[in-house]
Amino acid sequence: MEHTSDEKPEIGDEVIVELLLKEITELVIDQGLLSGKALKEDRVTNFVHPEKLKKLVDLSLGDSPLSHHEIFELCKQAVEYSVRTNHPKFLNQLYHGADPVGLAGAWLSEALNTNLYTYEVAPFFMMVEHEVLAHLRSFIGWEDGDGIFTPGGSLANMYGMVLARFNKFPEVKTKGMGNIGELVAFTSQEGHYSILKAAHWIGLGTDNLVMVASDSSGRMIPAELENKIVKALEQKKVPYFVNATSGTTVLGAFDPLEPLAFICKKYDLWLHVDAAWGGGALVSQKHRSLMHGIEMVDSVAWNLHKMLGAPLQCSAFLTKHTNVFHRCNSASATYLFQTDKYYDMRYDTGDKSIQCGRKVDAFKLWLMWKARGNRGLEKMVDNALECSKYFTRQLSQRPGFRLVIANPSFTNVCFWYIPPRWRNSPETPEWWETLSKVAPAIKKRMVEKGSLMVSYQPLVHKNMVNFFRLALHCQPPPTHEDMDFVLNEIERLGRDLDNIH
Ligand code: ABU
Repeated sequence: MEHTSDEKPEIGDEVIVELLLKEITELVIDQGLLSGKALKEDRVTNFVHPEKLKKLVDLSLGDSPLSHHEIFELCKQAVEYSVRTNHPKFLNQLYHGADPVGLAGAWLSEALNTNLYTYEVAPFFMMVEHEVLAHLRSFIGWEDGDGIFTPGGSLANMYGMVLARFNKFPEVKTKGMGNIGELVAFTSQEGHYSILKAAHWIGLGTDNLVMVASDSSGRMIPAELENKIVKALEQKKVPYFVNATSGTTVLGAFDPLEPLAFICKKYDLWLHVDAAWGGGALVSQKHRSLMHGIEMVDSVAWNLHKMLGAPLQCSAFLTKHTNVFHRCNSASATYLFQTDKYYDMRYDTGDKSIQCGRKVDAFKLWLMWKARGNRGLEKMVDNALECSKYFTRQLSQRPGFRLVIANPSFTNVCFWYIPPRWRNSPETPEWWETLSKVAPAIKKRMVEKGSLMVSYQPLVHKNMVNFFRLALHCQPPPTHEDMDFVLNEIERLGRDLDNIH
């Protein structure tokens, strides 16, 4: 795409840049990209295969600058070929549309291009981060503590594993792991894969992450955890860390925190909770009991970009310990964290982070929390939970739909769709093998039509073949009408799959 001389001035022109920014803002509004503003007739996705997309869009980068018009056309193409995550029928992942007030905050902090390492360069945002972390901790029940915003829940979980190790073996920071024995961490079979990756990254080795069995609803079984800890001790290994999950990725299960905390206390292990998904329950008086015992744990990962709908990414790592976090991670770079500064250096949060440069993620959350208040967010969480209960009830009454778990704890509703011919047949291994092909076939159809996106997966350790997982969120607020649509659409897309093999 070469520009022509009559299309000058170029994009470098200040006025043109301002125009482009205004046009992009209008594009976002006119195209219904704000959460709650998707048009009914909009497709969730306009899926094209990668090779075709390469032909439709000029992705190449070259010597010549493009004109303003050409740049804007590319922005329109970005919208055209992106998934409309703000669409009420995008129910595919644990994140969803971005809270529009949060989006405004994200835009502003992007424009300010602030790097969150010292108070000196980020005075306002440092104070905001400090306040937001304290507010999040108050929902856990901690009056005091520490924490940081991280680029995603995987990193927040890794912070937990590293802090736990430092707490028990501070000498690891300087001497390495050579003299402390073989460390072992524990998580449930349903735990997020980031714990496995972290076991590799922090030098435990993936064999030293022990998977603990879960019950039929996906909750870690405390007695199984204790058995595994005892076994590791018998093998002369060094148990040090347990990851519990509040809101498992697929089944939405909440591990029983109180009994797990007692076990961890007995064996002197750090209890971390991956509440990346389920943390949203904490803002609801009605549903926070799902995390009963949360105040007893050592650290928590909470992704505010999931249930609550803050723009991606917005993840917090929180701990009740006040004096280990900075000591654990600090490197005291003298060009940033001078010790003879002219202000209160406790706000130079950057040295607690594993990153150097760090985006401002707290501000967008702070702004939306200001705009909605605790009460507004609570209402949204309650609505998402209520809609998932409605969906579960409707599904249970429909022929051809079967729940994976009879009473889902959270907004994950997992289910199979069984095409008419297979409904009254004996459920032999072949029957299940056939059923495993139904969800992928329906998924392909829904994406090609662009009407709906719901994810599917098998759960191999539970011997379950491919099933759908619906996940509801705060943004945009789901409705009963949306829920009816999902069931009707899956039926429409799947009822002629009788002959699938
Ligand atoms: N971090 C888990 C995300 C998986 C999902 O969105 O389905």
